[in-house]
Amino acid sequence: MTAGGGGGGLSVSSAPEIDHSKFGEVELLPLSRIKKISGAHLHRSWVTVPHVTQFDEADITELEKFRKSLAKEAEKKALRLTPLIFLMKAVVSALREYPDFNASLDASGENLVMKKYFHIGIAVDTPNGLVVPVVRNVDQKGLFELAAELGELSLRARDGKLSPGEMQGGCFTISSLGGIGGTYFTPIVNAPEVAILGVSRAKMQPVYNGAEFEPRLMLPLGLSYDHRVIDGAQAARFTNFLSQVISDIRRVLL
Ligand code: CAO
Repeated sequence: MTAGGGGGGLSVSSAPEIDHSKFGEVELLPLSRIKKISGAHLHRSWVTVPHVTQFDEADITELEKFRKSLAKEAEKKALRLTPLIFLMKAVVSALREYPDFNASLDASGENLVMKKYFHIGIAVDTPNGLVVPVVRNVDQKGLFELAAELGELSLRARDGKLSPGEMQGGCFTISSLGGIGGTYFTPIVNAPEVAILGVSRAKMQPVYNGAEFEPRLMLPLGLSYDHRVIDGAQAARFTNFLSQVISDIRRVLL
């Protein structure tokens, strides 16, 4: 079996052609160029990568205090320090702790290519569809530097001005719908990466501390992974570790 997974031998009958205009008024709109390209890539990942999604949640009450304490400084630099910037650093800590998540299967499907660098792809919603620019060497950058880079990349992504090279070479992707809403979702692995983190909107929740319920800001996480490379236990350990780091962001320094 090949890893990159050409889907060899996979055969499904084609969907019947339906004339929707028989049922009411319709209009034909061509898919955008981005949707055609990303659609083919997503479809290939969906059918060739055996997906499982592990859910978890992280207590970001302290992180939010820290983030707010930096807000003025960020504003002076004309930067937006969103929770996503902190998550990028926390993900690097988890990738260091669990290097199998920072790997790809080679073409034979018999070896793992272990990456010694930390390039994180960020899913960006644009008017023409989804693109995933890659922020390089996240381990070597500070929060403000990451905020500046992500701000600049997502602006250019929305203007359709990213070069193909800026969307290549990622190790792990984060897809954040936290600015929009929803509880949990199951992202599709951005192959040849082996895992992707889906982040949803944080919500204040009553959390039992052993004596009483306390209001805590909880962040929902969904980690989809390639089950050929990652076992369920490893995935649960990864999200557990990640949520500990996010809950006490000082841990990225360890
Ligand atoms: N919980 C609560 N609030 C959150 C949050 C979360 N998890 N994540 C972001 N927010 C807040 C931000 O702090 C910001 O608030 P302020 O305006 O008060 O500062 C607001 O929501 C909007 O954030 P944002 O979405 O503009 O910024 P971001 O850094 O979180 O994300 C980007 C940047 C480019 C990733 C995002 O704009 C985007 O395109 N997201 C969509 C990605 C997507 O489509 N994924 C689906 C792919 S399918 O797999």
